[in-house]
Amino acid sequence: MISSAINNIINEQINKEFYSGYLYLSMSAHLRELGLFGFAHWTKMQAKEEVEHGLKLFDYLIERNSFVTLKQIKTPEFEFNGILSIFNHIYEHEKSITASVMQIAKAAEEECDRTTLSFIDWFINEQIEEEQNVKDIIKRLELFGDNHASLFLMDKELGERN
Ligand code: OFO
Repeated sequence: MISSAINNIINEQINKEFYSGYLYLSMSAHLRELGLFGFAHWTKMQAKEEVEHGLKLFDYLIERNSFVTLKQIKTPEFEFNGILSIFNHIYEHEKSITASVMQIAKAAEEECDRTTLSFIDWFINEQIEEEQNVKDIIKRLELFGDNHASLFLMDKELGERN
């Protein structure tokens, strides 16, 4: 069994992962309304991944005979000022999730909880990958600006994510 401090922080993380899923899903609905079907698909796939992350943490608590406390998921909020603003918001959000995962690692380190430390490693690597993927999209969106042809091609490419 893990300590109650680690138990609590992981319960918080479950909520953050499901919130992330909500956030991506609401963005997906919005992007679909705008006709950006590929971007809508990409964010919907990301929402599914976030739910998987939440479940991974959920399963970890169960395996460690610890307590799962599901908290209320807040309403996702983001402002739409063009596609670039959405991805900037995603980038900031993912950075906050990375910081939160690092906090779990720090707490586990302080308690010499080696099992949680090795479990949370997967999330750290996942966050590095997610931040990089989003940054790459931002770079290209900044480069393309208002060029609709480039945006169309990018939309098509992101629609192929599986
Ligand atoms: Fe769960 O990786 Fe993003 O938030």
